[in-house]
Amino acid sequence: MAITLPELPFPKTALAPYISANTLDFHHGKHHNAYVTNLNKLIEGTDLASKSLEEIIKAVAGDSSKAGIFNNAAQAWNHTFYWHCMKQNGGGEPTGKIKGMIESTFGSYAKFVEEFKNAGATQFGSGWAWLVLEGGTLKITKTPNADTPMAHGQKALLTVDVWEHAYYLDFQNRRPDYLTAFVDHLINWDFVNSNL
Ligand code: MN3
Repeated sequence: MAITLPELPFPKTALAPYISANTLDFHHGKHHNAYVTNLNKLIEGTDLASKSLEEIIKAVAGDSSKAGIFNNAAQAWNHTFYWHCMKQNGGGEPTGKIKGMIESTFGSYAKFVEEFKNAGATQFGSGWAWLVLEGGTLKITKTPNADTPMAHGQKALLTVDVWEHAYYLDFQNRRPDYLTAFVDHLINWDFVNSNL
């Protein structure tokens, strides 16, 4: 049972002009695909080959001798999760249950936006910014490289990829502008609510 590259949950042009079809061609078709291909090579013939992506991540998290497997498995999972965090005409004020949770935890949607964008902007080098549930409490976090909330006992609700490959073709070095576009125009709050 090999791990497969899932299709994008939207047409390749759906997120333009914020994230172009060209970015998605590279990001999904090359980067995400490479993590899946590399992972399958690494687990072929091992007892991990019959496990799900989540089981693989949890099995090797913290084991430095299996860092290559962890990095490729976590990146495969993170990217699929990230695609679902976005939709055409998304972003702006949250809806549903998460709206009240964000307001009671951060004080206001504006304060949440400030903290979430700050997490993404201050992640040095490659990584991810997240909204997670930890012990029932909402938290904004950031992780370097491939690291992922499930390796830390947290439940991911929302993420934004801040590796340069996520935004360089559309925003060059302007990561803060990419983060603003993500928050204002792309977040799929229905997906965030579905993770609660
Ligand atoms: Mn990426």
